[in-house]
Amino acid sequence: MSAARPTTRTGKDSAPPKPGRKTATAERKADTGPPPVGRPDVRRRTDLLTAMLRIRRFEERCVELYSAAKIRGFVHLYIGEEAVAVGVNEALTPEDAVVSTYREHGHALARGLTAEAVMAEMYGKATGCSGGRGGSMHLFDASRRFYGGSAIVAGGLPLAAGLALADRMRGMPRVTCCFFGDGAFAEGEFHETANLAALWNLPLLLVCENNLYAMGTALTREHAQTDLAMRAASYGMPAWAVDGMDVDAVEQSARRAVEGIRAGTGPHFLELRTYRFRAHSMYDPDRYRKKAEIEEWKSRDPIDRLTHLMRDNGELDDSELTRIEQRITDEIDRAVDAAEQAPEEPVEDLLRHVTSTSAEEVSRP
Ligand SMILES: Cc1ncc(C[n+]2csc(CCOP(=O)(O)OP(=O)(O)O)c2C)c(N)n1
Repeated sequence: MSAARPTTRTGKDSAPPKPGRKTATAERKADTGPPPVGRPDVRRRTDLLTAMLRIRRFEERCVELYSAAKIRGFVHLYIGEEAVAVGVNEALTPEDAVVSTYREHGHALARGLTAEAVMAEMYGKATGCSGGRGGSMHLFDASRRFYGGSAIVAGGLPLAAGLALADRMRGMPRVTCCFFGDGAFAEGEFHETANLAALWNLPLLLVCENNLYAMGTALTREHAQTDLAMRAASYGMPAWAVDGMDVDAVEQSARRAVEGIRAGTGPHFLELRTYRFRAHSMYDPDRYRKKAEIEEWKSRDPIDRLTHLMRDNGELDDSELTRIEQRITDEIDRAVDAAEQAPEEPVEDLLRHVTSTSAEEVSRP
């Protein structure tokens, strides 16, 4: 396992404290070391493997359904990045909030949305988690505090800061976790959010999925300084770069960050170094990446990695793996069947949720 490493801190630590404001940076000092690297037990590793496989198989089925024109619109696959969603989610409780991106199937499934609700949403059916109105990019489930994906790059960041602020104002010991990409790091919304979150000591976990590309733009063409964790640390928050292909490392780092946040030390930033094995979206011919680069990253597949580790430790054999795969296949089969049978939203409901004269009406199920 490759452990996360601490980032270089900036000179802000040595700046005199501002009068009247909590000197969060001083308190945060203890939090800047690398997270402890612990070994989860066999059961835990099996759960992590199952969760990652579930996301992978779900999306592979989506590719088939997309080719069969059952699913339409934009679809952004998470294949290759599963360790990030699964590892981070392990550190969160159901009371915490999650804000996602348009590449969000993995976040939603890891968060506990059922394959049935997500698949129905992919089909645009009324039984989908967003009532069939959102599709792939706008999965949402307030009951699980999953505040959705968004087509707007970096659009989730201010929303996440708002959720974190609201929880803190209500005195609730919750964490808001926001996933976003390296492309979002280049947006003003990231920098405004990071600044305010640090200034206001918000209970916010910023999870940057650095997969080296923002659509067809390589990180090195977009960022003058590509050490994103170091840049995030300059806002005065603990920030670590982590191997995002290693689910153990992701989980341990996320746990350490969440512990720090719950202890009141303000926002934390994780840069998860990961890679998407597929194109940006179903429409992308993917001509900007070299095959050798893709293959190199595939050799670090987080699912293969954990499978091999467990096999080497004698924790997993063929029959157990077959059982896990079968359970997942059955679940996805049931989800597809249910989505096929599910009703469309009736035409007379077309204007529901579009305009309202009262908040009550909007929140009506
Ligand atoms: C504000 C905004 N600008 C541009 C776009 C077009 N766009 C869609 S995805 C994308 C790349 C974002 O990359 P990144 O944040 O790294 O996420 P990834 O797709 O790698 O997960 C861009 C520029 C958009 N959707 N929203």
